[in-house]
Amino acid sequence: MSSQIDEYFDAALELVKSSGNLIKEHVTGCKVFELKSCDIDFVTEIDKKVEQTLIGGLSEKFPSHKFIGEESVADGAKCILTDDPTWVIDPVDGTMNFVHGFPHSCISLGLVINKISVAGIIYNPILEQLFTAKKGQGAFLNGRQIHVSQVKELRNALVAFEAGTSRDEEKTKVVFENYKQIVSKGHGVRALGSAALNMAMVALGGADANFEFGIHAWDVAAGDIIVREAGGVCIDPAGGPFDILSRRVLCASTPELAQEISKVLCQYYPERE
Ligand code: LIP
Repeated sequence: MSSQIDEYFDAALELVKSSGNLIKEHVTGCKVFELKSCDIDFVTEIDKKVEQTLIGGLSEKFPSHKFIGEESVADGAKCILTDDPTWVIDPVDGTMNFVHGFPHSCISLGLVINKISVAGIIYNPILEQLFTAKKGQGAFLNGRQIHVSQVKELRNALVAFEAGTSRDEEKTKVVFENYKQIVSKGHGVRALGSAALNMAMVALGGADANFEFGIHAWDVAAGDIIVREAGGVCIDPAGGPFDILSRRVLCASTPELAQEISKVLCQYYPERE
């Protein structure tokens, strides 16, 4: 299986790197965009072009593979995950950043087999940050192996989380409550505006944990394997096992930190994918 994953990964990496050039052309911000679910949920032509390039290239090489892409789902495709090799794609994660020219946007591409992520690529072409991982082979940033921090307690932890692109009142109340919890109990809060890059910061050991409610499978499929291959854990924010279709994620450097955070969080349960 691992030599097959190597073959799949190598093909995907070439396509991600070349698609990254489409993002690089708008380094000062892509000012033409459409609205999706609300007035702070954007999509640009580049999001669509990157996704089409990745799906086109991968389906040509691996015709039996399945795809879950953010913009294909937005256009009506079903978000169905089987045991088949499935590429789970966010073509531009951090689209709001991309529109503003805030240089933290990335292509997030996860390969999921038997409903578990086995390979992941998170590529920020603007800052030339390439996070990669394959099952059992470690996690890397630009080819250098990376590892999570060893922080075990919230009082010593830097925690990344996002408000998200939702104006939902109940969700906003939960976000503010959790902000208070983390600020009063931890070292601080960081938010890059990209779920995938927040998870990559945990894998890098720069942040010690990341959680978010309302994200999608395409935001976390790559980050899940990259964090785990960097020695971290990925669980449900209430403390149970991670469920890629639940639209909830909590990843951390250590199981102890993950469990402590799960106990202080105010929970929010979005509708599943
Ligand atoms: C974004 C996520 C981010 C979340 C935003 C948005 P997008 O993905 O990466 O963590 O807070 O609401 O979903 O829409 O830029 O691909």
